[in-house]
Amino acid sequence: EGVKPQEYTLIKLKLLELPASGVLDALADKAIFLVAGTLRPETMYGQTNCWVGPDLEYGAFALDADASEVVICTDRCARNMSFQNSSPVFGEVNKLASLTGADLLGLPLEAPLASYERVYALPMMTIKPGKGTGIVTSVPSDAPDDFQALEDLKRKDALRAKFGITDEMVLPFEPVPIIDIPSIGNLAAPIMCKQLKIQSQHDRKKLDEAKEIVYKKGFYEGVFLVGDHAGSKVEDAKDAIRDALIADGKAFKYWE
Ligand code: A2H
Repeated sequence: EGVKPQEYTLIKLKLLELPASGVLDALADKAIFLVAGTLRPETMYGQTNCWVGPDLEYGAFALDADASEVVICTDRCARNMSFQNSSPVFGEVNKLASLTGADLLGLPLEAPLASYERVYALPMMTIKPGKGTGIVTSVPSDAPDDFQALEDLKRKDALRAKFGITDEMVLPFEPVPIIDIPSIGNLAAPIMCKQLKIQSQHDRKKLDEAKEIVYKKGFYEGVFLVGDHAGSKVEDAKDAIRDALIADGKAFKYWE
């Protein structure tokens, strides 16, 4: 853990269907969201899917007093949130259901700002349960980990089959050019992953290298190709995009 708390933006991806397992059937009349922790809320235009850890344990938690809005994240995250104005009662967690990542795989979601009308919950093996919400939204244009995990699913039929993921949930979803980085190009993560010959989502050392380059250059050199701030530098418009998401009720801040 760092010395200073890290500020995340939690993005609300709306669940459009209930899990087949029935674990959330009692919440059928609620608006249910997977919440994804991100440091790059300004990249949400490029979402192609949402990552969950197939074996991770999650809960469904009430965000407001009448439980009309429900969020899915780890217990640990919900406990932290309860001390951060994201709970009806300070320090109190209202858990409505327990589930695992497997219950969520293949479910359609509405992702704020995404160009794809619906995206799917897909498996990522490298999600850390002790960080953020335990759910990660996928922006393969600008996040090497996301690009490589999506490539793994696209290339490996057996991997899709193992998790009940159909071709339609994966194959049509191409990285979206949302940011131009003059010294790399406008699909920085795919370009760097190919340049470094990254083989899979488990290629940790090279992925960290790619991530470092894309992250730094994206922030200092990047220019938006899409959205309300097209033509602006990432550095200049980042906070405005995050603040608009929050003002629209599509995201909120979280610290840990
Ligand atoms: B970022 P830091 Cl476009 N396990 O969001 C693994 N990874 C996680 C996670 C978890 N439990 N929770 C969050 N993350 C990811 C967008 C993004 C991200 C882009 C580019 C880079 C990037 C879209 N995915 O992160 O260890 C989330 O992915 C590179 C730093 O707290 C989150 O931001 O520094 C980032 O890791 C948080 O990582």
